[in-house]
Amino acid sequence: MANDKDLIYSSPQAKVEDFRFDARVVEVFPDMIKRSVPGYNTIIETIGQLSERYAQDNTNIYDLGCSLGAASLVMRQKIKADNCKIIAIDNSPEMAERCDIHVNAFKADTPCEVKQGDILVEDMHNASVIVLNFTLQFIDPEKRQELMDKIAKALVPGGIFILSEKIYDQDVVCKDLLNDLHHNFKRANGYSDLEIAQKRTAIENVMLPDHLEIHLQRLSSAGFNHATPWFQCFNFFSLIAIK
Ligand code: GEK
Repeated sequence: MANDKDLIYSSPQAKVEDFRFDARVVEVFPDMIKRSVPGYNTIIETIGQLSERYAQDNTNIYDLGCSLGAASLVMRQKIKADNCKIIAIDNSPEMAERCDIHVNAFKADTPCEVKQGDILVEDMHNASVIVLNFTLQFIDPEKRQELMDKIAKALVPGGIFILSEKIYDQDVVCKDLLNDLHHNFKRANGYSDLEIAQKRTAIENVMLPDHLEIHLQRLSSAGFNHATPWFQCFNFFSLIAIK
């Protein structure tokens, strides 16, 4: 079970390499995401609630960039619709392998297939729920609209898309304040200034956030008529879009 404390950036590194979702990250991932993402548990619980409400009989449920499958697990526990299948996809082999063990350790009526693959190329169809929980920020910005179009097309009428991301505010004063509040959150969760600074260096070329309006514009271009943020804490938000 991956449940170690995240100490990856706790000692000074001569050169901070770009962040990768490798075996070292897999071991500490649950601790890392809970101590770094404000509202993570609330978002996971709400994904469970929304999947219970929106999953339709005989459809697929997608968890895109599933990591260790926290969203898939809660959806397996909550979905009551008949003959649904969860498909959890991650392009990191280490994540996908551990996710399969994690999610399928739990017995439930809804099966979960874990695939190692790129969400930009994997097939998606007949979906009533699609989750993209903090994954879009790692996708090439040039390909993000294409992915929103693919998601909108894969959903059946009445299906729901849940998108969570780190965002930045377009107003520089607000942007700096939200960044500071997030750093305080990480400090309060035991990360040192050195850890925060080294992680920032590791992630800055890999994770590229957008501002809220861009997300809403992409969803509108993809054909979603109903979309709204339902959660925000500092510079982290989650949004729902219904087809
Ligand atoms: C959670 N959703 O705990 N195809 C598939 N997977 C990808 C791709 C891609 N092109 N790019 C990145 N990933 C999870 C948390 S983490 C967010 C998601 C974070 C995967 C990557 O390997 C990683 O596992 C995940 O997206 C992002 O609810 O760590 O901030």
